[in-house]
Amino acid sequence: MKVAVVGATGLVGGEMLKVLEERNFPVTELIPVASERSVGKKVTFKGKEYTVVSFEDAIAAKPAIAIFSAGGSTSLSLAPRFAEAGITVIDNSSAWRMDPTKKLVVPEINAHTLTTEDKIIANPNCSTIQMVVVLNPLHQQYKIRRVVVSTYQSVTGTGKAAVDQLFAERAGDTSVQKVYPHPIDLNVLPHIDVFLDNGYTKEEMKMVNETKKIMGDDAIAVTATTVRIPTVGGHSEAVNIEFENEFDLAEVRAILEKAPGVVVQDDPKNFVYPMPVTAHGKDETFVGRIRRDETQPNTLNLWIVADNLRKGAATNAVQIAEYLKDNELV
Ligand code: A2P
Ligand code: 11C
Repeated sequence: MKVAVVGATGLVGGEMLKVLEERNFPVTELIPVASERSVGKKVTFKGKEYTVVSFEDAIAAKPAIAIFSAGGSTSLSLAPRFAEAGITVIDNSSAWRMDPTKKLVVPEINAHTLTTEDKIIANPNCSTIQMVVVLNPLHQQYKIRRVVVSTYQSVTGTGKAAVDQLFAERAGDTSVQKVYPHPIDLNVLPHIDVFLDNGYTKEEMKMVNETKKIMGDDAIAVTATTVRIPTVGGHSEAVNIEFENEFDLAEVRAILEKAPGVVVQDDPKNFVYPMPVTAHGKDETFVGRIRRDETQPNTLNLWIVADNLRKGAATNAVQIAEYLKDNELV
């Protein structure tokens, strides 16, 4: 299958290439695309060098699938051009996620809704994906009423320039271009993406709105505080979940142990719990610190960690591609 990766020179794009290779997706020809300034550069895939081409050349090559991770404005302008040429777009940006005519897909939850009609498929935000793979099986069993989430997010979520800012600050280099309005090393920023009129950030509202759309239930109340911390391995989340129905803690654990894509790491006596350093480079979502909220009935506390460039972006997009291929939808 011919596959284009739009944004192939970026942080997520690079991870897309790695994940396509590792999961042995049957790529017969890779078509890497980036901005005009990168055309002619090389990227490596399965030990072979490929030349970055323009989006026009990529459309002319007629790939079956184009995986986009080149920012929202690029997706808004280019995804329809690929789709009109009959190419199925899996888009990692926020551009199409809340468009009611587009599906927002986490394969473990709602890939079964995809059809051949879906030419632009949206990949959710990283902090949403890792939360819903854990929430969904619990919602099926106990019906979630309300979620309160606080995140601890990796600088890799911002892109290459942010990783450079963190390590430059650590090395005492003040010449580097700053992508955050404050230092990030030895600091914590309660600020991800832009602030909106309601006082929340766009990242926080993505967690609210995308969760309802993916889980297909507008009644789930979500409130979020999203925070950037000086780490690179993945995003962490403290999640408080109030259910409509009673739960049994052993049963919760058993449900999560069986949940697709979820790994339980919960042995606090032996200091076993999910962390970004151990989730880094992995495709699964890790959950631990599973305990009852003793301050009100039917309420649970969890700690969730995943590599935001993997399950939060590249892995989820490649899993959508796998589903399309396996079900002959492309
Ligand atoms: P380029 O490297 O040429 O700028 P990151 O989020 O890590 O900064 O990566 C963004 C990715 O999106 C890069 O691969 C970047 O290419 C790509 N990109 C940015 N603008 C465009 C565009 N107009 N068309 C195609 N790719 C783009
Ligand atoms: C972050 N979640 O960690 C963001 C990155 O909507 O796809 C991804 C933004 C998005 O900064």
